[in-house]
Amino acid sequence: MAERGRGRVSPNPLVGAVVVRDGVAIGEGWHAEVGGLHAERAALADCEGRGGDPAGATMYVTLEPCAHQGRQPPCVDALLEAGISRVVIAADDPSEKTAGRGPAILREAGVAVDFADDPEAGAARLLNQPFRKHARTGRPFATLKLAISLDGQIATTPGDSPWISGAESRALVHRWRAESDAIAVGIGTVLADDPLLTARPDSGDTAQTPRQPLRIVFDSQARLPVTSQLLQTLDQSPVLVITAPDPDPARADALRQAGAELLTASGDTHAERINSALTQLGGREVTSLFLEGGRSLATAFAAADAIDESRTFVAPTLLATVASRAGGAGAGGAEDALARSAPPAPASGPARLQALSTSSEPVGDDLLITARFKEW
Ligand code: AOF
Ligand code: ZN
Repeated sequence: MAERGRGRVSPNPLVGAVVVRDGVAIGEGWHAEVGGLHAERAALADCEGRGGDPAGATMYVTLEPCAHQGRQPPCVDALLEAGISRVVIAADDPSEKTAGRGPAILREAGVAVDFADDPEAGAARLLNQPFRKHARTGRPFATLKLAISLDGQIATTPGDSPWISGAESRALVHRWRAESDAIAVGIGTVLADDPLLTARPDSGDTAQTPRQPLRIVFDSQARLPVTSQLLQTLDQSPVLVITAPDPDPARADALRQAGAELLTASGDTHAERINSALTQLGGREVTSLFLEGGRSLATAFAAADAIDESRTFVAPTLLATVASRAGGAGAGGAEDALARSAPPAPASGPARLQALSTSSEPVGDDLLITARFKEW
C-alpha cells in the first residue's frame, strides 16, 4: 500500500498502515499525496468508512507514527483517540522533528509498541531510501543510470535519443524520471545529444499526468546553449544550471534571460563542488536525484563518494565499432560537467565504489543490474 504513493508524496515518505482485529483487516490506508492524510489517519478513516471499530485493535504501520504538527496533525493523537491498543512498526523515522517521540508517547499512554525485525524492517527502510538519506544528511539520494553494451560501451542519454537498449528499458527510465525529484546530466551530454529530460511514461503506465522532475545541468562554465531543447521547454519543467564559482558573466546572464535558474557550487575540487550542489539541492527539498550521464558526471560523483545506487542496463549488443565511429560524449567524448579545464587526474587512482548488494532482472531483451552502495 505504501508503494501506491510512489512518485506522489516526495519530500514525504511512502507509508502504509493496516488496522487488524482478531486477525482480520478492518481498515487500510496509505499516504497518497504530499500534504494529504498520513497513512495512519487514512487507515482509521477506512475503518470508520467500513463501519468497524478500531478500539482495542492493532495497527501495523511501515513507519513510526509521527508526534509533530506539520501539514497534518500528529498521528499519535489519532491512534490514542481511536483507542488502538497495539502498534507494530516496521521502520524508524530518522527525521529530527519526529525520531522516537511517537513510540515514546504511545508507550507512556499504555499502548503496546513493537518494532518489526529484519527482513520486514529492512524492506520498509528500503522503501524510503531518499526520504531517509535526506532526513539524515540533508542531501538527496543519488541514483546513477547507465546503459551499456555487451562489450561495456556506454550508450548515450537513454530515454531520449535512439540508444541501444530496448523499448521496455526506455519506458522504465521514463517512469524513474517521474519518480525522481530531479534529473541531472553533464553539459557534455547536452551538447552531444540535446536531450529533453522530461518524464514521458507510456500512457496507461500512470493514471494521471506524471510529475515532472527538476532538470539539472552540471555546467561549470555556463555553456548551455539558449537554443537547447531544455531551455525551449521551460513550460514543461524548470531548468537549473549548476556552475563553478564565477562563470562567464555574459553567458550566465544569457542563461538567466532564457529562463534558466543558476546555482553556484562552491569549492576548489570536483568533490567539494558536488557536495556543495547536493547540500543546496537538499535545502530545497530535492530528496532524490537521478543521474543520467555522461561518463564524466558519473566519474565525478563516484570520486566524491556521492552515488547511493546504480541501475545498469546491459543491452544484447556489441557496440565497439559503432561507438568509435560516432564518438559521442557518452562513448568517451570530451565533457566538461564540473571541470573548468580537463579534469585533473585523481591523486589516488580511479574511484572504486564497492556495492553492498546487487540484484539483476531481465527487462525486455536487456538485463537490468541494480547495485546499492549505501544504506540509509
Ligand atoms: C507523511 N505520511 O503517512 C506519515 C508521515 O508535515 P507533514 O504533515 O507533511 O508530515 C511529514 C512527516 O510526517 C514526515 O516527514 C514523517 O516524518 C512523518 N510521517 N508523513 O507524509 C505519512 N506517517
Ligand atoms: Zn503522521
